[in-house]
Amino acid sequence: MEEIRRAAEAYYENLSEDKKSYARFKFSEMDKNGDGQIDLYEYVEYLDKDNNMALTHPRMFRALDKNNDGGLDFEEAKVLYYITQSGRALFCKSCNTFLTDVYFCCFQCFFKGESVSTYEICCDCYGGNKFTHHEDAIFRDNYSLLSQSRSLALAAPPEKRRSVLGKVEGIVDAANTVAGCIIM
Ligand SMILES: [Ca+2]
Ligand SMILES: [Ca+2]
Ligand SMILES: [Zn+2]
Ligand SMILES: [Zn+2]
Repeated sequence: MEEIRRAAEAYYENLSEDKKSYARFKFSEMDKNGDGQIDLYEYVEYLDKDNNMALTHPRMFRALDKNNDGGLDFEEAKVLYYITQSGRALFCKSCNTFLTDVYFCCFQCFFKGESVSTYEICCDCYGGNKFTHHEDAIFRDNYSLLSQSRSLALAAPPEKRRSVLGKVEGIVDAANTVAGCIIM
């Protein structure tokens, strides 16, 4: 969780003033009783409205509550904001834990296209072989997947490259829009 916290902090620092105010506004919307903390009740109630089942889990709330005082202050809530805005709300397809830092992703499913959903699992499930997926699956961690995406995009012929990059941009835009609508 520490790594994603640092990412969230960096992400927030680079937001425009407008977006920062928006994050503040979303926080105050969640904080119904206005005490500056989002308690579990406020958290679940807010996320339930958007049918965001995975994030609603109390385990997720506890993970966000860094100092363990039963409430999320604005600093802690930044992580939630980041997770939803960046489309980083990923959960292990095998044990359903939130994928905080490094995780493994099926290479084939990742590049197969929109008809196939991606398949990502936590290090424990991958290392302990605690998952079922198609036999020939090749797994890559999220970092190597990123650099391989670059190689694939660059390996495409120039006229195709634009469409590959366009698609990537489209995906990023869509993820941002969707996340913006769903929560915060
Ligand atoms: Ca509150
Ligand atoms: Ca707290
Ligand atoms: Zn797992
Ligand atoms: Zn797969």
